Amino acid sequence: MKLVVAIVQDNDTHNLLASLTEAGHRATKLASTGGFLRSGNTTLLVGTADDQVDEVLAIIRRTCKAREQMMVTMGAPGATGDAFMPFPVEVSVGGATVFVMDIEKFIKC
Ligand code: 2BA
Repeated sequence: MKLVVAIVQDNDTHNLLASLTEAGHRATKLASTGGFLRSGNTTLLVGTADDQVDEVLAIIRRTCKAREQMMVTMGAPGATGDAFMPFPVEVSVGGATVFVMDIEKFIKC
């Protein structure tokens, strides 16, 4: 058995959960926050059989889109003059960041 941990953008979560559920997969949705942008994203836990992992990954690829997101950054500490002015930077986020882990035991009590 494997655990697929997928970090996705909030905008893709609804379609991704619908597609996973429709295909017979089970998923748990967690609210999460990206360490870099400090904005909300979604982490999905999908426990699945080894031979189903490719299908789960295909659904994630099909559903999750890369998008540009703006972040405001400040000048470097110690810099002078204009370097302290906040300025917007465009960052490409997603489609999805995915970890696939071996599961030693799966227990439902
Ligand atoms: P964030 O950490 O908020 O990162 C958002 C986007 O900012 C990243 O998109 C990437 O394009 C950029 N970015 C992140 N760290 C950067 C850095 N040190 N320098 C320059 N640009 C940087 P994605 O790569 O698509 O990541 C989307 C979200 O997936 C991340 O949100 C984070 O929540 C998660 N993530 C990505 N890689 C991860 C990892 N190795 N471990 C845990 N979570 C990860």
